[in-house]
Amino acid sequence: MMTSKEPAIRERMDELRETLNHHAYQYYVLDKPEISDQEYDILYRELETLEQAHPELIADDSPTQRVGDTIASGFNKIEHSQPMYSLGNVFNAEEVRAFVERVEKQLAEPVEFLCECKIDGLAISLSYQDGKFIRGATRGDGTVGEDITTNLRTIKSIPLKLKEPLTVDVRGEAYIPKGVFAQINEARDANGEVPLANPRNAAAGGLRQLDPKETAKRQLSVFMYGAVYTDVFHPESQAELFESLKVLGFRTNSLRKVCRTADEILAFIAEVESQRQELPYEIDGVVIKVNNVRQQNQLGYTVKAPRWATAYKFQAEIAETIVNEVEWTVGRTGVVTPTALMDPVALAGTVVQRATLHNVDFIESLDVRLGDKVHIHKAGDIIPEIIYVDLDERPESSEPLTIPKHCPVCDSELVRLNEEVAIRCINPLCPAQKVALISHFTSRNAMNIVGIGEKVVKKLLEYHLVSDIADLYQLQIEDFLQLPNTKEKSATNYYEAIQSSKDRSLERLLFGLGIRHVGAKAARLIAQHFETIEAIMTATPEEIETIEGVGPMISQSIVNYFDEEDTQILIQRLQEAGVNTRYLGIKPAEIAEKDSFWVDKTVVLTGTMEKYTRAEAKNILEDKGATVTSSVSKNTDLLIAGEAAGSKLTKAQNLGIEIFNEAQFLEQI
Ligand code: 1X8
Repeated sequence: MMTSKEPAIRERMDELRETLNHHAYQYYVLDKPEISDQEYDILYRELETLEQAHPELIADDSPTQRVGDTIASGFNKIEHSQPMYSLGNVFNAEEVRAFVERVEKQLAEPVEFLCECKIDGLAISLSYQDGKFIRGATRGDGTVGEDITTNLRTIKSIPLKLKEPLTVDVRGEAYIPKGVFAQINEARDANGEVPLANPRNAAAGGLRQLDPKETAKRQLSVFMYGAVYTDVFHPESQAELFESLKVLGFRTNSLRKVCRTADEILAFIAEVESQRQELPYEIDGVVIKVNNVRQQNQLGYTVKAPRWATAYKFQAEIAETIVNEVEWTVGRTGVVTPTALMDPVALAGTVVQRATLHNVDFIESLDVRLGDKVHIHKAGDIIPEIIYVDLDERPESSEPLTIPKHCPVCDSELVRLNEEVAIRCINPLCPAQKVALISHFTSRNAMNIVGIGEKVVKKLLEYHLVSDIADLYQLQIEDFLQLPNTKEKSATNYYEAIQSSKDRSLERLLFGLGIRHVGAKAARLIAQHFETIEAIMTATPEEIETIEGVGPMISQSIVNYFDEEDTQILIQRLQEAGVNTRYLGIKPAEIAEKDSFWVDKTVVLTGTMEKYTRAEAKNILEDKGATVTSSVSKNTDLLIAGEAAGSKLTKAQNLGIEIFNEAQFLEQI
């Protein structure tokens, strides 16, 4: 029965709904709340109470109606009114310029570009009829997506009702804010659940929940950036589209810019990249679109993507791949180390297919298995390493990795010395150790005998042409000609590479001997201090330890090594063959002088130089007062780029950082 109260109740409910939707819009779309959460809650509860008493008056756009019922069986398919295209990719400044040139050439008139952030989320399409949200879908294959309307309704930045009664399809990206993602994983961790891999997977998983309550928990948000144009909705430019989307009540990303040249685009990309870490959402690049819609139409589409837009992709710092195999290799000290062999994947500028697994403890704590999908990054920006195993994707039949009990090369039993994480082959005759020892001697940071790597060393051992490092200096061109597939030219090259290594400075020899605990840096400090191998051979541990940066473990190891009669014979044979055993580098007294040009400069080295290895150049610069870091950022003052410099050079160019080539570097030092 109608009571006289009802019109008043209906009015109050309408008013509450409008007020609440306004404040939700201020909070979730504009990020500009006008009232406190408590004030919002009081109004929300009043509406809820009224709706419970008068369910027939509940409106579809009521804020209480965002979380609907669980859907029983999967998602229905929806065909998009216009395909949801993917974008072409560009990866560096050169490709950006090529894109701009191609567009300008095709249009033969001035062109403006609108640059926007590429959100690392999930593409969605939202359909509105007369201003009401009626349907929302995933991208799917671009033509047909899945109906996820009930889940999308839980996203508070998606308006259930537009500010105008328009019929339109809009497109954008749903994502999980970084902060929410971190909270979700903390909670999962506390509950003993597996953490979610990354915000994009978490968003995708959230939108594919059958229970919208689960979607709501993920606190997704959206940025809208596109629309299907019609007779009643046809902005003239991408910039104007953004204004219209805002007016209709959609959330848009304000980090965008109109650019007129490739240089302006590159400057915007550099600006975005420098802010990337601080942004509250993940982005994986910058989308570059021709701004004018008439020009967009003139350029048109390929089968897959618009010709009027492209995505500049940042270089991935974390990549996903699959572990196929684990390789165990015996090092020069007999330590057996595991390496994961994976599907090749692009990672921070290189293609990676091997990642160190360090040791047995690392394997056990990660519990990585064959067939696992893993995330890898570059430790210290250089060494590929597995940081995460995606347990959701683990093959059912998988088993923990087996740790070898026998040496993969000589089959003798492996031992694990007390308190060491390493497993070792302690057979002194194990050929693997010889291969490792000799190829360490020839390696770049040691004697730098170019061309004689592990493969050649293996052959030399197999053909009994060498059995230790001193034997290398006895080899003649004819000896190399015995090796399979080795012609006069490479035989001569091998021979000459060995001959020219006779003049290397002492620190390279000392490092190349492969003494336990003596790395390149310790070798340099010790060589600088003692200057001749004889002085090192007769030094006491105490004398060695007076060097700053050299501790007792190193000094004892050196003394033990040179105490061996075998070592003394080896050194004598090297000297007799004409190998230099004196320090030829800069003397400590000379390098102590700081150089005002370098003091307080943050420098990055990339590419290869002729005169110095990267490690040597780093030492020189640090001695002169510079700080050498491994990755380019807005804090970098100078990039020194050798031959074949890659992504770091591009990034530095984009950021407008000063760049030296090898000649400029040499001149300055
Ligand atoms: C994908 C994306 C686009 C934008 C942002 N993030 C994305 N993931 C944008 O236009 N601002 S456009 C797009 C596509 O067309 N596939």
